[in-house]
Amino acid sequence: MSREHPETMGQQFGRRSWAEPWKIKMVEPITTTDRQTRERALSEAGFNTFLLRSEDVYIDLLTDSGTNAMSDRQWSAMLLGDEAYAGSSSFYRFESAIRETYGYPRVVPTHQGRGAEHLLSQTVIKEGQIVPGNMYFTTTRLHQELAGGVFADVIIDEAHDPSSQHPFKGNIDLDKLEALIERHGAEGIAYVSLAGTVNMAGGQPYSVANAKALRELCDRHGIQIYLDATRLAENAYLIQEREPGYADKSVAEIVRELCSYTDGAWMSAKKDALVNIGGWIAVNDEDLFDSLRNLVVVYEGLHTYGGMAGRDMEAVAVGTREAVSDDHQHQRVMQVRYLGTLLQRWGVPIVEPIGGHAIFLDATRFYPHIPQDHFPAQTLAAELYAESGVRGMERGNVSAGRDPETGEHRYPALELTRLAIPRRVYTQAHMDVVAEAVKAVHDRRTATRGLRMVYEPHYLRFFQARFERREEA
Ligand code: P61
Repeated sequence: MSREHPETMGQQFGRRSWAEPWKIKMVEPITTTDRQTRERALSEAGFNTFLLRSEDVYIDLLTDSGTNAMSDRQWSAMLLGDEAYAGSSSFYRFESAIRETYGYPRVVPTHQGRGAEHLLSQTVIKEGQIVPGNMYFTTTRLHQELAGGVFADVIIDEAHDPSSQHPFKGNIDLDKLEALIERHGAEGIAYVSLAGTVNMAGGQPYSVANAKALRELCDRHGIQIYLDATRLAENAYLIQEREPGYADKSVAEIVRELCSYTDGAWMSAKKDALVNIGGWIAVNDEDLFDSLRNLVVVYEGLHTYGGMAGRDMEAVAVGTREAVSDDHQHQRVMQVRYLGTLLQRWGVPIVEPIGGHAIFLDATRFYPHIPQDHFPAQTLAAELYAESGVRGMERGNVSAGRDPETGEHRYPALELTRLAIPRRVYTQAHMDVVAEAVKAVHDRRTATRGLRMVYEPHYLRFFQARFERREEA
């Protein structure tokens, strides 16, 4: 770019610019900190970005979960929240939005995604059954294991290769699934755990063609499919963009079609649905619904609030409809891609193709000199924070945890640091600042050493583990 002729964002990429389909009505001040303050905060947090205080963070890309900006429609709906313990009218508005958007007739509210995962796992998994899925997610797999299940990864091999350009790296490998069915019999399989915009693979979508073929295979064996719809609208946008025959279908239509190939779904509403808290599980089958609706009163709350306040259900109802707007999804996915494209151009290794909700830095290629048990992705998250106050999250060896059988680290193929973009929260200028911060950490990568884990909790260790810097390589 020449200094005499500044270019707009669109021109830099040889196209017309896009802009956010909203304007800002309320702002939350954020402040930068100096390096000394960040170093102190980081060491107090045991080099774990989950243990930082948010006031010490400048741009917070820890997660896109519950960190979204709500619309004026959502805020005004919240004032209509009906806080009745039983039969809240907010629940019925929530239920209608989910029925209409996803197509399942029977809806059980939960406080967030893992509440739904708990109910589903306890209800449908029998001790020792296999739960095949398109890559693990931390909370999903833990609930499956706590219910006696054994998770089996049946995602296509390309998903484990950060450089593979496969457009649908979230697809299920039907041969892998069929081999599992042969080995364990259909009765040995609890259900297929299918996720949209596969989080741990880098925000990668699965295709309609794969969903149809999966349905056909499961029908032949009488196996149910339950869908993690947490980021399904983003998956639908990527289908609209790249699957033949879907360019003229709306995100809303594609979401409905994807759901039609499954028996039910659960959701952390904290993502696609543009709220700060909430979740649900929705199914077709009446008996299963009865069981879920019974169990919800044990763990979450009555079946007409499931751990949410009435006002939370109002916000989910409105946000669910906003989430499937084509304009919204276009801006959302393109903002993520803008950040990723800058990094790609500067030679920073990231997971490709760029996914729906986050940029995933490939810590294995970023720090080839740091062995996986010195936690390169944890190191990268810590270094980025120290450099700039930008907070990301480890998605590698620490997140994968230990094998319950052997007690060894699982050593996942993907060792990633995630920069998740909250929806409707940050601007293009924030993305530029983040990109430059990552570049600065990349520029001095060879001098960086790894970490040693000094405290390791039993469950979901990445949330609370503590580390120290290693002096030597
Ligand atoms: C996230 F570090 N995700 O991505 P809950 N399914 C899927 C999720 O992405 C998800 C849940 C179910 C989070 C929050 C989080 O290891 C972690 O509403 C695809 O968070 O209970 C959550 O939904 C669970 C961060 C969760 C983590 C687990 O940032």
